[in-house]
Amino acid sequence: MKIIIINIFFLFTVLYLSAQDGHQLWLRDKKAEPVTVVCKKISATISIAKKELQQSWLGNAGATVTLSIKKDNSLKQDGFRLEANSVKANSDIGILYGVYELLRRQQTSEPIKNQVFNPSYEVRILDHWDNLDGTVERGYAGHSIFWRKNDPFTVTDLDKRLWQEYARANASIGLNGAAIDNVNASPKILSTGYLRRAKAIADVFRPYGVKVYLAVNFASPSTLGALKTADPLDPGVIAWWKNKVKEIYRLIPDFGGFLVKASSEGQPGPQNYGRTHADGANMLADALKPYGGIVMWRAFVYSANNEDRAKQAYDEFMPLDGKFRDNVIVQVKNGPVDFQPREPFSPLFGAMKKTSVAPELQVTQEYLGHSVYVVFLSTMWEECLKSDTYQQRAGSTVSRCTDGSIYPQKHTVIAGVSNVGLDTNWCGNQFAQANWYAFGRLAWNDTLQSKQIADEWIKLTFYNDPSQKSGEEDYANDWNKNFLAPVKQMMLDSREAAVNFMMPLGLHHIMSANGHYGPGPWWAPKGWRPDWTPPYYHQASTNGIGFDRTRNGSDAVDQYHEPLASEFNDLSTCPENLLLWFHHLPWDYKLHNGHTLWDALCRHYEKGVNQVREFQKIWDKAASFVDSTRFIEVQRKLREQCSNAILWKDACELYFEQFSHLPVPYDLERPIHNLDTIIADEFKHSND
Ligand code: GCW
Repeated sequence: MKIIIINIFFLFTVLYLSAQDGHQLWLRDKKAEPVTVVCKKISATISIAKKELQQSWLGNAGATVTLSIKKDNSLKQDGFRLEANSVKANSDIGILYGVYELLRRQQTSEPIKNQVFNPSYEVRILDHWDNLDGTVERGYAGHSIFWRKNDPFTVTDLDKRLWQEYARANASIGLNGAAIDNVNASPKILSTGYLRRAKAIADVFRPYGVKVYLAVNFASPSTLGALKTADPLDPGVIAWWKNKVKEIYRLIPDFGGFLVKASSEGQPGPQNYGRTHADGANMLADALKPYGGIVMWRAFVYSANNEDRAKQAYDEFMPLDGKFRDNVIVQVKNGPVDFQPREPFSPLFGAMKKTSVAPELQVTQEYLGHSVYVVFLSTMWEECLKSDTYQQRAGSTVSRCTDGSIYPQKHTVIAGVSNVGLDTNWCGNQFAQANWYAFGRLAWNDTLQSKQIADEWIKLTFYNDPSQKSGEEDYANDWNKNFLAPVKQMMLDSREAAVNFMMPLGLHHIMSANGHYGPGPWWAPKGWRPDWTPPYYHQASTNGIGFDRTRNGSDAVDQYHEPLASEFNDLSTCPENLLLWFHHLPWDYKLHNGHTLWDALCRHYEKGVNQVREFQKIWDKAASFVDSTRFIEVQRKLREQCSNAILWKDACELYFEQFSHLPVPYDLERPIHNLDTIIADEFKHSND
């Protein structure tokens, strides 16, 4: 009898476990207890809140939950007050956020006491680099969920279902905006067919509090419209944008605004007409102002002049501080170059004191192994958000400089470049979902710690209720010890592991030109822009390696506020993990631990590889806790990551060895690839 019960239990567990494919993200179906929900207000958002409670209630069976909308001055627009059996908010969407928080706490066994929750940023937005033909720039999870090449304007039930699932996922973590097309924007996005499709998307998003934003091409008045110019000071151009904005708001009354990549990487911008970024942004801001719309104007600008690329955004935008309208937000990537595995924070944070500045983070893993690597980006973002800029004395962290705590910004925004696509699991890798989740959680609360975020995500995504009441406690203990703890540690170590095997000690931008995936420190075709080639960044030669950004070099250090400028400038105080970002050093330079630079580099590479091997073991040991589909998917990804980590290690060791003229230290493992083969292979792919 006992055996039969155990077998039934086993069968049930296997069936339950095997039903998962990751599509439900952190919102998996639950065996809910009955609950009564009381709310005087009726609206689409409130209906969702009620349904979510009924579907997922894990509190006392038969409890009554009250949802009430009442003016409460301690609450911001989207904030809420939570108690075990009630949610209070100033708005319907506040209620929905409160409900998700309540349910998350029940599921993760966090306490629920009378507490107020307010978001750190007003606009918490995902930027989708989705092209209108359905491809996704730097997307590694299939085609766009918004656009497709064939039959582009028919809105199917399947489309609507996906958009609804996507909006629900965003709302559940507090995200309230989506820019639904690529910043390398096609002017066609502003034509009637695409605007109608954007309206259909906005209609599905609305009850979940997610607003639609559009990335626009600055030259649209001349490329889509029939004007001769797109000069932002031209009256015809101003009128064109005003009319366009009017047309958009007729279709989408709660339209959020524009996102603009201008005068950057070949995109048109105000500088084509001899105007400044402020002239361009303000013209659009004026058109949007009557409707409450905003302009997110990106500061990702650099040109092929002789100036250090890392300095250019600061040099171009600082003189414009105070010149932007209050509904313009300057959107700045976390680091001064481009989403590298490790960069110092951009010096623009905190320095622009009279302008709303938004951090832009990259959720899609362009430079961090695409959807192959397990890399939990939360630790990287936390590192940036918690960096002290010293702009208004100690404690002026990047987050406080951008979330309104220090400067009176009219609008506060945080943006994440999305990793979502049509793949069943949305993100290509089950663990990449954690980055979507973490971005939302940090956008809501920029003081959260990555270890808490990882803890929540693992519990929500992987914990399986044992299907029998007896043994529940044993199972939970076992799960905590043998699944939660090691997997959490893997996630928390994963970004540093990637830095170790790819670009340790402050190295950056040495990836292959072929899709930014594997190594490519050698890549420098004749005639190519130097700032698009790795040697520009690593500067390796027989006398050493690293980019000299000290006062003797490009002086990028002086874009930072003291004491940071001097700290970065001085070798004895420069953080070791940014050493080669700021300094060019000889191969035999001695680090604090006594290792030479060459030795240390090789040791980092090997450490990174070994960390990934450790992740493989952690995951393999976790097999009994995970359904087979998700288990196998991750196992395969980790195998691929490990082999790519070895490739990175070998390629960097063998390539830099040509300059250091030193052997890989003999206590370390030997390369298993040949440099010429790696290069030939990479060359083959770059010609694909
Ligand atoms: O990181 C680089 C990417 C480009 C991207 C650009 C940007 C959308 O390689 O693909 O273009 O940044 O942020 O605009």
